[in-house]
Amino acid sequence: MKENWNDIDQFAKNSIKGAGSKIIDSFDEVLKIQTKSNVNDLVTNMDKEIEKYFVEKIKDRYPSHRVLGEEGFGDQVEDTDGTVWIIDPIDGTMNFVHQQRNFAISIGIFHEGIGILGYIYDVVADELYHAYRGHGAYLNEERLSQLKEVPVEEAILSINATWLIPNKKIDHEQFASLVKRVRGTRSYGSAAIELAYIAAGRLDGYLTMRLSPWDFAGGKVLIEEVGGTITDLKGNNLSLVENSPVFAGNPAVHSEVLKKYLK
Ligand code: 2AM
Ligand code: CA
Ligand code: CA
Ligand code: CA
Repeated sequence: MKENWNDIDQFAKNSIKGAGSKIIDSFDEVLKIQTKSNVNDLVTNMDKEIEKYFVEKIKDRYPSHRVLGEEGFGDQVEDTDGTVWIIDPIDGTMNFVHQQRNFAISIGIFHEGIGILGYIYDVVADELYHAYRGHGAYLNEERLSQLKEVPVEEAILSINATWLIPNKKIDHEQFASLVKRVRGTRSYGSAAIELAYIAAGRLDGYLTMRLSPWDFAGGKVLIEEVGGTITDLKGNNLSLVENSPVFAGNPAVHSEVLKKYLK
């Protein structure tokens, strides 16, 4: 089916801004907070309400599109046929609950497995990052430049301290030697914001051990549109229907770190 991408883009932007207003309005109300996989894995009534809002709007306007959302109100999506919206209604729920900032709405829209449109909306900062494959990436109205080469010594790397202490997933000493070499490290607690920052050149690398497709779908479209790289830790393409470790970055930083610290 032939899609009208400009129409979908406008609809997505309007829907995202509407969701942002709902979230801001919710700051005056008491949140219902529950836990998911462990005591620190939080979900609120707003995560669920916002996802339902998107699913209802999308199904009404584009009945043939499928939706893969973190909170499970969309479809059971196991392949990438047709047009699929991959949605994280609130990325950085812990920040949303504790800080009322540093969280984002993340949406990637894929057609036959190819990322066409990507959005990350930092609601409180009112920063909407958006990309349309082949037509550029933007932060609000401002076009983002192609990423320039950055040496690892001048890179700002986003990494959670969890991965620098002994853990089951990776060799933390290898990561510690990388942390010593870069200019600085940061950790924002929202995968979507970290990926948007890579696209904007505010960060040069982001390494994390466990993300789901809704965490990186929007970021993948944005990053690829500015010439950045996003893969798993071995340099392989990310699956849109499976969880994966993620390594995103400036292309020069990505290739050097992959070669020296990950392979
Ligand atoms: P979330 O807030 O949408 O759950 C925080 O470390 C980052 O990792 C957030 O982007 C968070 O997304 C994501 N994340 C993925 N899986 C997680 C989990 N099991 N527990 C907490 N955060 C998780
Ligand atoms: Ca979550
Ligand atoms: Ca998330
Ligand atoms: Ca979420």
